[in-house]
Amino acid sequence: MAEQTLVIIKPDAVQRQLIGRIFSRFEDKGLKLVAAKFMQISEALARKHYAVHTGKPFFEGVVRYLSSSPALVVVLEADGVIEMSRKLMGKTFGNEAEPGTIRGDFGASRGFNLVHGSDSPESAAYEIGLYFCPDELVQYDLGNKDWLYGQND
Ligand code: IDP
Ligand code: MG
Repeated sequence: MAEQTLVIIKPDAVQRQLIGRIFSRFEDKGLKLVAAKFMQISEALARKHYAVHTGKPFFEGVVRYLSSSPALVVVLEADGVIEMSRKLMGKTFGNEAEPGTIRGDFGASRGFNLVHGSDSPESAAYEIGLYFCPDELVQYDLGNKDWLYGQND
């Protein structure tokens, strides 16, 4: 199976009605959607999601932010999807992220940053397990996969 990652279109993006424009960046790239859930993330779940940051000065704030309003949680799949997704997102905050990236194009905040993406295979496995049961990950082929991911060797 190809690599998977957890991407969240966070509360600020939902409230700003940017879901379609942000998700289209991942679709345009050719990353395959395998699961999606529009949900209110609870404070308890946000704490688990950001457990690795427990005790950092921004921990309580980011827990409040992630659970402040609904979010769209998705799983994307492709070889190298973790790094590709994070490159599409850009640096952590929009005030520093490069134009052309999601955070660089849609935000100037130093606190809200529109999207989350897993940063390693281990964190992807942990995060996917927080939001989805295994049978919620839909297995199918993209009809144009040979054109999307073609190799000429
Ligand atoms: P990432 O989302 O680019 O991987 P991380 O360092 O993993 O960034 O931080 C997780 C989340 O915590 C960020 O997306 C952001 O929402 C929040 N965060 C990180 N650093 C700060 C900070 O210095 N102030 C406020 N929030 C922060
Ligand atoms: Mg992170």
